[in-house]
Amino acid sequence: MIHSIDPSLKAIRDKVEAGERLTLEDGVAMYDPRVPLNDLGVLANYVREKINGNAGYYNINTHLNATNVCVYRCVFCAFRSDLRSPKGYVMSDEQILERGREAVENGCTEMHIVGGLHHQKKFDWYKNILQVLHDAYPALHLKGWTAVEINWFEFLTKQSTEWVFRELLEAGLGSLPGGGAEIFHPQVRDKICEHKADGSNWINIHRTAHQMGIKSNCTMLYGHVEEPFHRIDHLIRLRELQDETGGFQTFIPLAFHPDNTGLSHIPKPSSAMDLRTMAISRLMLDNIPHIKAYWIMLGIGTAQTALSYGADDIDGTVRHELIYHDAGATTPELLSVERIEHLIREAGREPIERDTLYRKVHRDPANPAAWTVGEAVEAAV
Ligand code: V47
Repeated sequence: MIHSIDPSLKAIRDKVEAGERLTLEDGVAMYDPRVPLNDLGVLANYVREKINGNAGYYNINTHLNATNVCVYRCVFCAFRSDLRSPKGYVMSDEQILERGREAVENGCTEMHIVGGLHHQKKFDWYKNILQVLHDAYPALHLKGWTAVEINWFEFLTKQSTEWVFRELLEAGLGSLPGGGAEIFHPQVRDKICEHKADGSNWINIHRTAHQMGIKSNCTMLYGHVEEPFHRIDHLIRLRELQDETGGFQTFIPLAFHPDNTGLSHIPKPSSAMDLRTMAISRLMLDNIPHIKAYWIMLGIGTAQTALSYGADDIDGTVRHELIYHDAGATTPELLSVERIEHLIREAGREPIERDTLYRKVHRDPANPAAWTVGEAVEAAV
C-alpha cells in the first residue's frame, strides 16, 4: 500500500495498486512538471520491486562498431561519417577478431554490435562479422544489428525479414539490440530521421524476430524535438507489441546528447527529466520485465538514483562505446566489475551479474574470466 501521495497522482496510484493498465492520458499527465517527481518515483519503485525485488542487474560486455560510414544522416547522430571524411573508418576482420579476443580475455559474456550503413558494403560483409566472431568465440553472445540495419539488409538483398534473420542466425546472431527506435510518431520521425526505417518497419521487424524465437530490447530517444504525447504514444506501441509476442526483455530510455549533432542548440535533458522518464516508462510498460538505466548515457549518479525510480538494470561494464562519447558523454570508457557492484550496492540494491538473456552468471573466483550460466532470473510481469 502506498499511503501518502500527491493528490494529482491518487487516481494513478489506485490503478497501479490494482494492477490496472495506465492510459495515454495518464502517461501524458505524469509529464506535467507539477506532478511531484518523488511521488512518481515512489509509484515506479513500487512496481519495480514487485517485478524485480531488490535486484540490480548488470553484465560484462563490450561494443563493436565496425564502421561509422553511413548512408543516413540522422540529425541527432554524432557518430556517423561520410566515406571520404577523415573521421570515417572500416574495421578489418583482424581488428574485429582482436576485439573478440580482448572481450573473452576480460570475461565478457556479450558483444553489442551496431554501426553505420556503409553503401559500398554488401550484406555478406555484415554477416561475416558475426561469422568470424562466432567461429572464434562461440560462447560470446552476439547482440547485433538494430531493426534499421535489418531493414537495410532487406533492401540490399531484396529478401524478406525472415530470410535475413535466418542468415544472421546461421552466422551466430544471439539477439537484437533495441536501437533505431528513436520516436515512432511520424510528426517527429520525419524531422529527425526521415529516410530510415519508419515506426511500423521497426515494430514489424521486432515482431518477426520474436516470432522466430529471437529476443530483443527496445529503446526511446527523448529530449530533442518531441512532446510528451509522442513519448507516451511510443511506449504504448511497444507495450502493444509486447502483449502480442512477449519478446522484449528490456526497455532503455535514451537521453539525447546534443554535442556534434545537427541539434546541438538543444540542451541535454536534466537529471530530473531523466528520472521522470525512467519512472513513467516503468509505469507504462507493465509487461516488459526490465528497465535499464544505461549509465554511459545517464551518468553514474543518475543511473544509481534511477535504480529507485523504476530501473532494475544498469547495463554493463562496457568497452569501446562510441555513439554517446562522440555526442559529448563525459562518462568513463568502462567500469570494473568491482566498481559497478559497489555502485549498485551503494544504491541499496543487490548486484546480480546476468547474461544477455537474463540468466544468472556464475564465475570461478580463481579464474574470473571463466563463466557458466545458471537459471533465468525471475521477473513478475
Ligand atoms: O539508436 C544516437 C541513440 C541508439 C544519439 O539494446 C543517441 O541493450 C543520444 O540503442 N544522443 C543506440 N542518443 C544505442 C542503443 C542501446 C544502448 C545501450 C543498450 C542497448 C541495448 C541499446 O543511440 C540509437 C539512437 O537512438 N543515439 N545518437 C545522441 N546524440
